[in-house]
Amino acid sequence: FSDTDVAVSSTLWTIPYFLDRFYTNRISFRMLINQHTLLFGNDINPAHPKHIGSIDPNCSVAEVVTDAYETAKMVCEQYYSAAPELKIEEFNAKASQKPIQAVYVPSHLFHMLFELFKNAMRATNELHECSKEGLPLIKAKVTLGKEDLSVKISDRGGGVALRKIDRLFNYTYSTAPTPSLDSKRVPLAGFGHGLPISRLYARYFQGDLKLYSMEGVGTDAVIYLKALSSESFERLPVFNKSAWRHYQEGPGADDWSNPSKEPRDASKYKAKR
Ligand code: W6P
Repeated sequence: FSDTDVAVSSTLWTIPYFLDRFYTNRISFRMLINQHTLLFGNDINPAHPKHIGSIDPNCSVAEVVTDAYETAKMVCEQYYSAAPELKIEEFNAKASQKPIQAVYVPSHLFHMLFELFKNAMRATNELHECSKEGLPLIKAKVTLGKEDLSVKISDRGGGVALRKIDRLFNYTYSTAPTPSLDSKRVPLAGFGHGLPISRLYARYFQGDLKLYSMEGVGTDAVIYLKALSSESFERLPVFNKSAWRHYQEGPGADDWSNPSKEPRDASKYKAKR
């Protein structure tokens, strides 16, 4: 593009807008390449003979939850002396005695859950490291309704103030120290792209990822998936006039009064971490 034609806006809004669309494209392309190589390759995956490429038509959500928890626990135990226990509950509102399954890409679900467990474990350890009662457990609840299949991960890690919740989905914000790249150990937390990318994975098949926190207590993170595979079609960015305008002008100024994001005397409220 010639810079006489368009002055691409480089406001703070352009970066997350671009990265959301860029990473969604990446998720989509990798899925397509994976499906192609798995489906047109001659041998079936001996570990998962029933999978269709990377899709598991009978993906047991609770199994992926356990798997992601165990993996996060191993990483957590390298950094802290302990990891909180897990309690899984299932509630099938459609068919109460049946285990909850979805047509889904287990690797995507694993990615999201692993991220949420690492966050929950870090918060739990940071708050309770010195306490004698041990770590409060992490609860997972898998539910199935007519429309949504939801997975809630609840921690008692002290929560995050509402004012600071949006920051957790910010690409340029990480609460963790910048990990060293030459370290042999897998970092527990990295550059702060984990949560926004996890949310893109959830949204990619028409779901979502939300955080509900109560400051001083703990955080509930919920992954919403579509219960019906017919509803979980790909969500992709399009490049239309609206997208073009976004790059040129940004989303515009705030149109509500008192746009200050910080309390008037921010220093009084600054948290220790
Ligand atoms: C926290 C912050 C967070 C983010 C994502 C998932 C769980 C948690 N817990 O304290």
